[in-house]
Amino acid sequence: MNKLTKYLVVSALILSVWCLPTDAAMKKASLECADFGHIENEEINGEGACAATSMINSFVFLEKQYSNLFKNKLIPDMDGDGDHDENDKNLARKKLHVNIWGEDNSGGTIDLVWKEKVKWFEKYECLIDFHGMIEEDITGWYKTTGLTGNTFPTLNFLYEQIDKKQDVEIFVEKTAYDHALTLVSIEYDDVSNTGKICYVDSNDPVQCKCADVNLDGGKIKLTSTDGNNSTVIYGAFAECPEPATMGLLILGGLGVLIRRRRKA
Ligand SMILES: [Ca+2]
Ligand SMILES: [Ca+2]
Repeated sequence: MNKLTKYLVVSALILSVWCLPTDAAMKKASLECADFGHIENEEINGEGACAATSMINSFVFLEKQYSNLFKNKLIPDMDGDGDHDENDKNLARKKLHVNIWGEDNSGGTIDLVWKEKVKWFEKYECLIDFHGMIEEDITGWYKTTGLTGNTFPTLNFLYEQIDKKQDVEIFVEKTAYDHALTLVSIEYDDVSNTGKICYVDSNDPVQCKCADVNLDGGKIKLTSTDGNNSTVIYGAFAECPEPATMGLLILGGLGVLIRRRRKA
């Protein structure tokens, strides 16, 4: 075979592998449960702090996943004793909770959950890609680029965020946004729209829990044997560093490597 024939044969092989029919119906994305925070929900000023707790449990994951950007930053040394331990997570959670609820406990609405989460990242000099879907009118909400209102989160949305290694908080039961969970994994059949999600539930956070999911009138319904039985997902908020930031990080890393090589 001459070079051109070889090239064509190899290209054809690559293309044929590329185009092989796969089990397109199954979508699966998962993160490591152990990489997330596992602090427990508690009452702060008489209000449950599940929203703030679910975020702090996400921030533990982000600090680990994007350590160049966030290590010891999303949850800083809150008590100033020089280490980063559970007490710092609890204090960061309390601060976030009070930001959401206000000193007089008058807040706690879902738009404030979104706002305070976005604001938590604003002190860091990196671009964050915020995403969300929520069954709420988001008119007047804080910085809504990437947030879609008046819609229930879709299975594909949850899948895409986890696949991109974003953290995702999901909100279940609309009455008062009864509970927030930290999503860890999702697998579902995109033809039957049934599958399974796993998450950290701050009410019982030691192990990750899982629930079956299916679509019920366009809403994701959870069915599990724990306290989240038969609830509907009304909202999902996610974020991760923007690709531009990641590109800069990679370039920065290369720069360091080149400098090191030159010194050697
Ligand atoms: Ca500390
Ligand atoms: Ca300490």
